[in-house]
Amino acid sequence: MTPSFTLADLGWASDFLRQLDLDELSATPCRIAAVHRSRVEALTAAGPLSLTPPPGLSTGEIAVGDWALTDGVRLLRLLDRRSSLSRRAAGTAAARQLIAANVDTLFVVTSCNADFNPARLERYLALARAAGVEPVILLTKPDLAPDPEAWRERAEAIDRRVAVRLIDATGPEVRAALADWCRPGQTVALAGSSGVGKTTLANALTGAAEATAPIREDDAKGRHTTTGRHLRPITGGGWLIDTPGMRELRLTDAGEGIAAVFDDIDALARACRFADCTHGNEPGCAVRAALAEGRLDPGRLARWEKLKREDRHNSSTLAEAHARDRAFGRMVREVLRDKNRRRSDF
Ligand SMILES: Nc1nc2c(ncn2[C@@H]2O[C@H](COP(=O)(O)OP(=O)(O)OP(=O)(O)O)[C@@H](O)[C@H]2O)c(=O)[nH]1
Ligand SMILES: [Mg+2]
Ligand SMILES: [Zn+2]
Repeated sequence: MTPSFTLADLGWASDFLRQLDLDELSATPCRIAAVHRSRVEALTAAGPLSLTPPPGLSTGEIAVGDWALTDGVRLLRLLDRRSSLSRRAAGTAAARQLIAANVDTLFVVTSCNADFNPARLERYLALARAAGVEPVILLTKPDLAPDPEAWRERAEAIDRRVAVRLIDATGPEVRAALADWCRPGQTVALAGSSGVGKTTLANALTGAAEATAPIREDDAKGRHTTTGRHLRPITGGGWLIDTPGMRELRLTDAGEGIAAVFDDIDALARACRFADCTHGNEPGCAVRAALAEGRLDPGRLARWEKLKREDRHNSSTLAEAHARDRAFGRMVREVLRDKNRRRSDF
């Protein structure tokens, strides 16, 4: 049985509708539920579809959670995203890898044990902020910790604006505890290191039956290449984008996100005498003054500097890769022009 969803259930909203031209009003809006090598699975108000992307659009540019228009066979075009989660692709290529689109909430999952790591949490919060997604910290395994409230306090101290929930992922209260973020039309994703309980939470939210993906690729070659990311309905409303393998999270162009998470240090840095202060030996450095007066935790400053360095490095290698791509494109066009010229010389 295929459950049916209204557009509103699927997360359709006026800011997507507004993007449609008059002649597109007859096209069918669809939400991408899975991305394969050559096809995508999409959900419409009339049920699921398997679609081919239009020429010029590779499936690598489509993310689970994207909104698109379809004629029922082809994906016609992607609509602008409200938010998109991406990371620097693994390996040496400095390409950006899309993880998910139109996510409302990122559940940043860690446990009440040695997995808890402020630097990693800050990194996830910066990533969420840069993506335009609201982060929520979930602390699992409170049932195994002698003093779970102490962990909650440590998590709340990282960023007072971020909601923190202690949650036994193996218990019966998961959906109730997360109901605020799991209403019809809302989309959540889970991030966190291995073993913190992401799969356990996902199963509790979606019901164990959904452990087998509801939509499967069926392409002619019988090849099943999936990214392992799916849009899964949450029991009682909302959507979960399953994102395994977010362990090696690196930031790309997340400068704004970092500034939001470390807004205390950012404000200090703006008060330095020199706009390009490196907070080294310059006179009038507000950051070093705060450090000397004990108003700034040196560990937090070190983590801020490390994240900034990482972001600068990733962003610059990405810019270099784009420049290489452009240079290559130019070369190809010149070769083609040359060929055409010689042909017309005959
Ligand atoms: N007691 C207790 N056990 C938990 C809790 N959350 C997760 N576990 C257990 O921790 C183990 C790992 O949980 P998973 O859900 O597989 O962790 P994961 O985050 O999906 O890990 P990866 O898939 O490797 O990234 C399982 O045995 C869970 O039953 C919790 O809140 N309390
Ligand atoms: Mg898992
Ligand atoms: Zn300074």
